[in-house]
Amino acid sequence: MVKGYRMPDGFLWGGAVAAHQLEGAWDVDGKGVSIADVMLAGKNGVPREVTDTVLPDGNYPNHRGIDFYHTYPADFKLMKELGLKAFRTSIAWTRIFPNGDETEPNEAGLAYYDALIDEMLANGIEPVLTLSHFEIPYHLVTEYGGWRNRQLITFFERFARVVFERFGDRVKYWMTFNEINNQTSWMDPHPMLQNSGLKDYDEADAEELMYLASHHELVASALVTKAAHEINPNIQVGDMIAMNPVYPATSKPEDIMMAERAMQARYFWGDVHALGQYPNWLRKYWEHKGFDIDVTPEDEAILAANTVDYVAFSYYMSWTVTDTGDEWLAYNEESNHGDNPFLQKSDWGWQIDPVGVRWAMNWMWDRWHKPMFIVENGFGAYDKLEADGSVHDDYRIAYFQGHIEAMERAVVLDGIPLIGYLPWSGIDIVSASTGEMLKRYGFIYVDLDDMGQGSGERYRKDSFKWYQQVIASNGEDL
Ligand code: P53
Repeated sequence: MVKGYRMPDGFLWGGAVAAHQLEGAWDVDGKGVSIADVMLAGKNGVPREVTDTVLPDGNYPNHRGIDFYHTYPADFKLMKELGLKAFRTSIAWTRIFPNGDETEPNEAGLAYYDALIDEMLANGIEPVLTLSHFEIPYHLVTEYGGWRNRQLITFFERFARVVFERFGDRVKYWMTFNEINNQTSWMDPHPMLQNSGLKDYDEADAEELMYLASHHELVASALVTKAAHEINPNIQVGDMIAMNPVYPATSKPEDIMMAERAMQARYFWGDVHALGQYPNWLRKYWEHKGFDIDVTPEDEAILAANTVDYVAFSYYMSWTVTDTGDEWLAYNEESNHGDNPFLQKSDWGWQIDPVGVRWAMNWMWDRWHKPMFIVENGFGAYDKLEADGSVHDDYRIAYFQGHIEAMERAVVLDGIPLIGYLPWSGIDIVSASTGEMLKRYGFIYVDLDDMGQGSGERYRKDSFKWYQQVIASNGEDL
């Protein structure tokens, strides 16, 4: 056991998931088709294929999830036993507005989340909700072109107002767009669809489209923040950033300059959310590229007036970059990265870097001056269920020990305000990037494989007991 630091009273130890990765019941109670419902299963290193419609024989893992739609009462009992004080999930937009462009919500969807929230509260677990977590109604992609279309701002605001009005009395912490900055990898079609509903575009337009869609999302995020505060001043709205620190590969000044730009490029969404304006370098870069991003003076006023209450972020890994010699420092997330000789990788090639948590928290605090909330951190691994129902995931415990210790140093030694820590994913669920069940993150093992075969039974992994004691000691016993 490692000796950690005690967190402040009221610190929210929890877990985090997203609706489409565990609920299943993809066509139940009036739910519409989301982008996750047209993604076939991929594999480690094999991207997920997207189909134009739902094919009758396709292997769509999100259609099944872990059947949480029906099993949540028993699952929350287990989470209560684990000691969770908070639990993050998302509201599937397609349960509330099946196509996204309706004017009236689907009451069955609202009733489902009413019951889910009440069940959490009954177990002493505080709900934390994401509005848009890779679940855009597919209709908005096929009929409107996704977030490249300004009309989505209206649809999203309508959805947000409905759920704030319905659940705002019981849910304090909300987030707008999950990992909005994943689309820095605009050269990869997966985040383009996942984040922004961008599909069927000319590759040459990808980067500009990404900035255009992001701008519409940023305006939507600001309008929704405003709406939340009007509806219930108790609501706190955060942005949600995928924090992967980008380090220089060497101490060569050109590499350091490149790493600085990589950080600016990955986190300008955070600048707009927290500071209310676009950075100068980006305006210059758009001009240089001839990008027409349609930032109106009205948009600028909305962004400036409605900054976020806190910064939520996920943390899994760090990267390194090398200078390319480009005077504009154009950052290409696919080709500019190298290996870090000081770090090891997971089986999916994710570099394990606990120190990066503390580094990143300091970087964000110095830049944005907002309270933070770690809403994802975890280790995707192959687990083995033993004949006696145990799972010996010491590698996961080791990952968490290092990362929690770094987080605690950032709070206790560096004085950074942190609302809570919600590891991904509490219970095993479908992986977002690969669609696998076998890339497991939970403290609770779910007996299902990539084809949906298995008993669906839940088992406590060794990490379950370990995390239980972390929470019980408020972070002291790691
Ligand atoms: P999976 C890419 C890189 C880092 C985190 O990821 C990412 C992604 C997008 O897939 O996503 C977040 O399941 C995301 C979750 C996701 C989790 O990290 O691909 O917010 O939905 O499940 C872990 O291994």
